[in-house]
Amino acid sequence: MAVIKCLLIILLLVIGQSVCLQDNETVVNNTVVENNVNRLPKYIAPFHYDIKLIPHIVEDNFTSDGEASIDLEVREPTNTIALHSLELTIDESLTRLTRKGSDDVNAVSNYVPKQHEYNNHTQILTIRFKERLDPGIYNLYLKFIGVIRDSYIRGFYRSFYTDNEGHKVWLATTHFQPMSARQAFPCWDELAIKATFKFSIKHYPNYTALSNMPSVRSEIDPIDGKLWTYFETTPVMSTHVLGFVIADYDYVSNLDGTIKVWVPRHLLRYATFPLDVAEKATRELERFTNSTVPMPKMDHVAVPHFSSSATENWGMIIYVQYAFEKSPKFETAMLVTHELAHQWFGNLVSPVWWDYLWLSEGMATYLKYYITDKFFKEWRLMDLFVVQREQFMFLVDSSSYKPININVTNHLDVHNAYSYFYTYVKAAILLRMASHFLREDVFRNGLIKYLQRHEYSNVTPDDLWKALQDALDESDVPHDDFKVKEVMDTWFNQGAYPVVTIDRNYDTGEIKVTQHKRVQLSKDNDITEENNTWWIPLNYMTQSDLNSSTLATHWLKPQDESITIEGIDINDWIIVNKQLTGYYRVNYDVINWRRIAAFLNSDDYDKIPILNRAQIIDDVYYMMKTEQIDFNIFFEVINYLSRESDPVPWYRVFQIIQPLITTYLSIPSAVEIFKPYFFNLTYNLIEHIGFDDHPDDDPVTTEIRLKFNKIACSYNTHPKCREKAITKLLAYVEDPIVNEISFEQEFFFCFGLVQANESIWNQFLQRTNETSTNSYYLFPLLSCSENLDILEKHLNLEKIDYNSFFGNMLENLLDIDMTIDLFIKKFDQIIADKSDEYILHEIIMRSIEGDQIEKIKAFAEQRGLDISKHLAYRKESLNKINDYLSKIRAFENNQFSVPMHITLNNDTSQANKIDT
Ligand SMILES: *[C@@H]1O[C@H](CO)[C@@H](O)[C@H](O)[C@H]1NC(C)=O
Ligand SMILES: *[C@@H]1O[C@H](CO)[C@@H](O)[C@H](O)[C@H]1NC(C)=O
Ligand SMILES: *[C@@H]1O[C@H](CO)[C@@H](O)[C@H](O)[C@H]1NC(C)=O
Ligand SMILES: *[C@@H]1O[C@H](CO)[C@@H](O)[C@H](O)[C@H]1NC(C)=O
Ligand SMILES: *[C@@H]1O[C@H](CO)[C@@H](O)[C@H](O)[C@H]1NC(C)=O
Ligand SMILES: *[C@@H]1O[C@H](CO)[C@@H](O)[C@H](O)[C@H]1NC(C)=O
Ligand SMILES: CC(=O)N[C@H]1CO[C@H](CO)[C@@H](O)[C@@H]1O
Ligand SMILES: [Zn+2]
Repeated sequence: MAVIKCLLIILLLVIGQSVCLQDNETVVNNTVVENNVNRLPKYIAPFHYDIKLIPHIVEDNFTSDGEASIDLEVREPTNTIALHSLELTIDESLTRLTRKGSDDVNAVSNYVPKQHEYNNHTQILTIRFKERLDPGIYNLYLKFIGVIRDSYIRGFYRSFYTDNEGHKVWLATTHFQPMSARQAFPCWDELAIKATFKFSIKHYPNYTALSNMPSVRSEIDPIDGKLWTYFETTPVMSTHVLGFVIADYDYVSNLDGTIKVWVPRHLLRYATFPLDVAEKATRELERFTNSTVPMPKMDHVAVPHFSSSATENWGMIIYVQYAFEKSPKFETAMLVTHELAHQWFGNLVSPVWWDYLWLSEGMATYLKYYITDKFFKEWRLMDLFVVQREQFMFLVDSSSYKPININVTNHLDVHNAYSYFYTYVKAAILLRMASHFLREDVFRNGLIKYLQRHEYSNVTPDDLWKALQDALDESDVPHDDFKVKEVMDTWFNQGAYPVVTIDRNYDTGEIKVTQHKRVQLSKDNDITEENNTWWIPLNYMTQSDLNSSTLATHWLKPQDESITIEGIDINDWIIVNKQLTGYYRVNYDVINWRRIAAFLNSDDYDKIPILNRAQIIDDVYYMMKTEQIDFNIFFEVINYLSRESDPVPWYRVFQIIQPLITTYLSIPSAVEIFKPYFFNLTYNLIEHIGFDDHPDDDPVTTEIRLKFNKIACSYNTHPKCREKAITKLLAYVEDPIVNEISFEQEFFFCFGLVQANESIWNQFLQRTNETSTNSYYLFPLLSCSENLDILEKHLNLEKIDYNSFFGNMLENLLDIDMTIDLFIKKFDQIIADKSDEYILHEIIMRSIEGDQIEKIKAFAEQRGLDISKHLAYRKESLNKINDYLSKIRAFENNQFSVPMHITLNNDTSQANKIDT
């Protein structure tokens, strides 16, 4: 259902908000989240923990007995000790505080608490003493019972897998990030309160206990026959990257046993690829950071239930099992690299507080592309980064004002600090930008300094900027006109991004560069402006100078009204922001745009670097949408795509031309024109990448092929797609295990089924019911038919979801007339299910032809339905479409100039205005 709404928003057209974001910043509505994160007083500093745990991984019990012995320093006189604790039952009678005499180490003073006070909301346990505690070194002992929580929850929790014999096998794991260590044992659970930790865990001997450090020894307890595993003491570290797993797993290992990948025994085959990546990524990261992994060993553990894709516990990374079993290889590889990068960025050096979480997440995100790219070159991950992340981030950032540095005060803020787009992606984009204007080697030297200076400690962005500045000062990169901190603060402390405008005077040769406040695309199409300005690194290439340096040749400063670039040949074109290393868009004067378009439409088009081709497409589209340039320029640029066989520039194109396609190809009278246009535009691309997947394809190629196939099948632009769909379907019916297809490729089944007769349908249903793991395919596919009898039969099935049935019919653009007929026929059932409003709305929005809407109006009248609201919405949408179509038509009449691989139908007379 979400999908069809997206399509309709897109149909609402190009000038509107066609961003269809998945909201990954889900707001947690728990009451706790609005509470302030109460900070622990600073006058107590723990420095070593000795934690003993006896987890009972037994159904009907799932508790954990624990003891904590914590060495701490009292820095100012006090009579209270406050620390975090959650869901722990403390045996108060056994709590004790001891102090070793400062002169005579044998003189020990004991303190018995007067009171334990627990605050439910702050999760803080305050222990009060009668006596004043003078500054000095103390030991706090606590005995407690905790719970091993249910699956998927953070903290200390249980999970299970089903082995080959069908037995449920329990295991226990942790997920402490961001603030759940306190649920496993009492502790000072804040990022910057670092200490050393020594764990001992008792468990059944048929399980293995893993933790951050290697086990130093193990020993059977003669009383109950269970095994104690004792771990080495950790380096100085934060609580949120501690962890342990108790499971009966198997592993694969590198030669010297320092890297192991742990999985349930029957899944061992999935462990070899992550191991290979872990070895390669470790080697590259060690080279990059000029240091060794700061831990004696690194375990990579897959657990069945995990509420994120992975967590970077120091020395023991935990992944969701799915990431090894099912994810595409390039994603698994980048995930492993990301978590390994954290071993330095995040664990060795950590942000002081959640305000700057990007110092670990943004860095790990940048490095997962940059480092993985070094050993899987063929995947073109840095290109993927730009077209998949940077260009998408422009969309996100067009409708938001969020800065990356934030002030975190309550639990909701902590949650928001994990904002995927800002903390991870945008920060990574800006780090890439810095790596180019500083030059990669200088950037790296700065990071090495940063790690050396702040190891085992905490940092703010200023510490990073300082290290980069020092590396810059020592380098031969010209740097008199900017300061790293000053530049980067403008990008991290304010939201959005700038648009740089290039205005050329073709008489004087002068080129004027200004930064324009980004133009916002708001929901109602208002174009609003903001007052932000940035420090913008500029570089450029021209037709006669295609040099590839990405250092900044000019800086556009926040206070500059404009700057000028000189010495460019008047007859050249200029393209600013090489390789899209600067996080900004560029607009040009009309003549320069036209020259770029003409060059792209020539045989020399590939002299413009691939990422700039991608940039030009995305920028020209944005300028057109925000009415900063003429529609025709957009079309002139887009037409070059008929030459483009490299999938990288196509990445955004499918998102951009989706509205055109959806509009044009769903209007029967426009199909004749647009189908050949689309066929010709994609001809070279498809010649190059083909319809079928190959194991060695890079991720962009795979994704572009998938997107292309979806369009080709939906609109039947390329008959080969539906041929392929029926082949895949028949193969599946033959052997559903061997020929299983992934969720992303499910649409092939749909378009195979559209062509299927009743007998194939029955075989398909039978196969899918037999192989229960595939049954999730079933429901969305039931509407994939253009045979009324089959559709009706499916609608009579029990538990049918009308909304998704009709939603899918419309999304897959199966026959609209048939959808209307079916809706009318089944209306009584639908209304009984209360699904009528939604479906009616969707159908009305899709009923573009006059006789379709008349049929619905007549039906509504007959049944006394008020559809005026839907009609008004449809009218508004169609007005926009008409407006758009008229623009396209004006252009198409004289300039649809794609090189023809098949003849374009010149008869536009049918493509008349749509009836609203
Ligand atoms: C959100 O709040 C609703 C109503 O108070 C509650 O039913 C639901 O479980 C909450 N969801 C979460 C994730 O806490
Ligand atoms: C859980 O098992 C342990 C060990 O057998 C036992 O000491 C403890 O009392 C049990 N807890 C519960 C709640 O049954
Ligand atoms: C607070 O404590 C009470 C009593 O122990 C408990 O019932 C309740 O669930 C707790 N509330 C929260 C939010 O943990
Ligand atoms: C481990 O041993 C315990 C006690 O003998 C037994 O209950 C449990 O089923 C065993 N677990 C596995 C995974 O073998
Ligand atoms: C890497 O470390 C070695 C040895 O400590 C040192 O000599 C070298 O200069 C370092 N390289 C960089 C780029 O920091
Ligand atoms: C955070 O607080 C500082 C100091 O009060 C303020 O200058 C800054 O604008 C705040 N940032 C945000 C994102 O609210
Ligand atoms: C950009 C991104 O990370 N999107 C993710 C948002 O969350 C959904 C569902 O959890 C994922 O499928 C997307 O990949
Ligand atoms: Zn991370």
